Amino acid sequence: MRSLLWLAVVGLAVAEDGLAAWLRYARVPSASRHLGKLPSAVVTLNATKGYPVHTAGQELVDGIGGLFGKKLTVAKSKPKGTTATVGTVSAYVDKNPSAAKGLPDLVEDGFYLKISKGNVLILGQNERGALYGAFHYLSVIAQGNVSDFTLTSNPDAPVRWVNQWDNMQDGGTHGSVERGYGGDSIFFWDGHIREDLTRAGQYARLLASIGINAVVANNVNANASILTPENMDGLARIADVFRPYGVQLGLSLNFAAPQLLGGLDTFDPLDETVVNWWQGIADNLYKRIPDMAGYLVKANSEGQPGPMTYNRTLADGANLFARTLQPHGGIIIFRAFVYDHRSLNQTLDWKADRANAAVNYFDGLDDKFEDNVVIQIKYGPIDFQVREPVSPLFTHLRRTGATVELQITQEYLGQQAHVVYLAPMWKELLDFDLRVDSKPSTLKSIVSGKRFGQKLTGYAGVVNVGTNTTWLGSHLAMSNLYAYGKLAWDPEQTSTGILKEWTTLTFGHDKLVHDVITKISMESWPAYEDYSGNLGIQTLTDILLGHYGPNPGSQDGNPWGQWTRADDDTIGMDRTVWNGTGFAGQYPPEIAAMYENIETTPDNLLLWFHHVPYTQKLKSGKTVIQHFYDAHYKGSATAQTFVTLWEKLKGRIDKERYEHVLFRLIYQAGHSLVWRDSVNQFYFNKSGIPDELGRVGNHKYRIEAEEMELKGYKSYRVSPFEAASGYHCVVTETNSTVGTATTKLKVPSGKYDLAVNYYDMALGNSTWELFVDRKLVGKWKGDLEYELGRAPSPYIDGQTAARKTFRGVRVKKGSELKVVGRPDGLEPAPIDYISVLPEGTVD
Ligand code: GCV
Repeated sequence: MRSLLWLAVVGLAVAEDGLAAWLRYARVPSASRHLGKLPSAVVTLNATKGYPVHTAGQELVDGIGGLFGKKLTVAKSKPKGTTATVGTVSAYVDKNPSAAKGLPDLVEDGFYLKISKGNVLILGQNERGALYGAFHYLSVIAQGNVSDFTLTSNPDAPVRWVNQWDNMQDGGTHGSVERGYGGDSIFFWDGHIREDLTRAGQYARLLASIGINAVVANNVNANASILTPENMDGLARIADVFRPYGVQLGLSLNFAAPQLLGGLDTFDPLDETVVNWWQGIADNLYKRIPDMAGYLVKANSEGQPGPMTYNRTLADGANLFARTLQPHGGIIIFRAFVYDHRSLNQTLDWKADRANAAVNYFDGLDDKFEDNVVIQIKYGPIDFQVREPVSPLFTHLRRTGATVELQITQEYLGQQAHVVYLAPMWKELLDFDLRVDSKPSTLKSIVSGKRFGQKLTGYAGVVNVGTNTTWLGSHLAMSNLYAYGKLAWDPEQTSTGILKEWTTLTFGHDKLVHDVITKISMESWPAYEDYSGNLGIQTLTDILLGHYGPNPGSQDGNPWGQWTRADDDTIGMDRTVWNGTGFAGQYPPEIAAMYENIETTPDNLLLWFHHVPYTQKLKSGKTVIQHFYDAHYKGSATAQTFVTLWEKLKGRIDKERYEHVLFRLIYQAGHSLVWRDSVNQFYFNKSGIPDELGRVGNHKYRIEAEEMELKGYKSYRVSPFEAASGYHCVVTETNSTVGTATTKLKVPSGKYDLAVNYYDMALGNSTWELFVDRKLVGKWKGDLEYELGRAPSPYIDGQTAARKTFRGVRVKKGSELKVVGRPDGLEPAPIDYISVLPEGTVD
């Protein structure tokens, strides 16, 4: 059995399909040089199979075996030679009472490491801490640092949770995993808990290695049926595969479950029958899972039921659960994401503002919550946008602890089809000083509990991994999960430092690999912000559909409240106190004053706080509109460089991951141009103000498909108009007949890059062929819905717009260029335009 496990570890490293993520334990360079500085045996103190200290022993054996090819033995007591001793502080002190004095103070989950001449001592404050220590030691040596050191490491905050938004069933809210782009749920299928929970166990292992201590497995838009006795048994099986890694299970609840599942005629939190029903649920869950972490509840938000249905407060709702959990030691995390998406009206009320909701709803409740209640607050007041100010609610809760909710799944940030390294954004948020009572009050000091002294505080990360072997659907996106865990443990770590560690563990030690991944990653968030939404206007995506492609017009005119208030002359939300929604006034005075005044509001949040003319001058001296145009050109130009940078790594990393990443970067480069042109076209059309550099609306290399000679294709007006160059594309005349679009090229003879912009809808797999003078240049299929996990769309729009480029194609003046489109299913092989680009030009 051991040798099978051994092969499994080595096998994972060889397959490089992403499953092993940063725990590949791939051989370090010059491994044999270090053998003498490594332990020869592992001693686990008081280890019980299925618990973290035992796991730590296994990981040390597998890790040192994989990294250095050194086979360790596991011993119960001290053998001869160098040893790695791992256990809890108390188990160690029991055996060596005299050692107690020399040991540092550890908080819950903390660990102590002492490495000296091949002897390794790993002690945890608890079993979980011991496992964290073992993972830390393995990470250090995997990075090639096999030298003596001593380290005491304590987490910055006790709550370091992951929220999965997994539905019980495929076809639930947004498929199997809501806003998940890495395949189906690893936990649930067909209304039940999966029989095979292997992936759930592997997930717990990854999470433990970055210090995550609990996972809420089901969607916050919760299905009450998770609480049937059969499903509770299934949940206990999930807890069983988590337990060896010290990861506790948490559960999202549906507030109306007493009625939906329990058959009561009410779910009023103050009704005695309701209270008793929930107590029964808690007792039944804890009978099966004595170490369950607790609950997560989304109430009175986006159609979810909650206490306000009965005119009760959010505190009444949270306390209902808190009291039922108290006998079992569980905690309840209650989300602050409470708002009314039905009646906000932007036309009737200038002061209406979704951003105001959280503070308004929680106002006056700070001292009303039970001690085991934590309030989970999204980093910004709206919803995971590319840039938001820190939510002011963090400054209003001084007695009740808060967690900051970050989103690893890139819902509004490219859905893992665009690379966006998020640590720099999170760092900016965590370092932001909210100046409560005019004293230093960084967000990180609030969520560590240091600023206000609460005990239960920390981090929640929405991490929608799925059955895809890459977990998130993209190898590079995994740096976000790694960074989340690392920052939740220690927010002082740097974005580049974390990235360096992750890159070594994931891709090895090659300097060029590091340089390329660092450059791409560190430029990725600024680039995405540049081409998706500038100056605090939010990610200008389609907010009514998949939250993916560009659709600035969708932000306004609906009650979702993600408004831009753009008209022909002006744009931005006036959130000032003197003239606007009053949101700025929710911050402590120093910050409120900064945002109230247009002069002191940073440019990157200007349109979040102020409604201004497009001609408003920024601090940079540019106008708002020219900034929009320039930023969209700049960001999309940066995205093109990601492809050429990555191509330098050919042969330097395994083919499997090289190709996987390359495919996505090429796609991103094309889609960034879709973003650029859609957003620029939209605001040019609205404002009528031309681009000073004459780029917007002028595409000299472009041949519009609707202007080509069409046979079997017809012109189609796209909606929203800006999602097509010239507002039109072509579609086949029927769903079963072929279309051709032909033109004679007027360019001088030479080599060109030919780029075809087309639409890949999730309705079929059309085929396109590109010919020059009847010679096939290339052929492709409209199957991105299988290749990319991003939200599928049945429409011809900014979500489905894509580009296929053929580089270095020889053409003559007068050559015939032809595209043949074969529709499939309901997808009519749509084409927007073809660019004939002198080599190296992008447009
Ligand atoms: C789980 C946004 C997302 C929803 C999500 C919600 C939430 O609105 O689009 O998919 O629902 O946030 O955080 O509850």
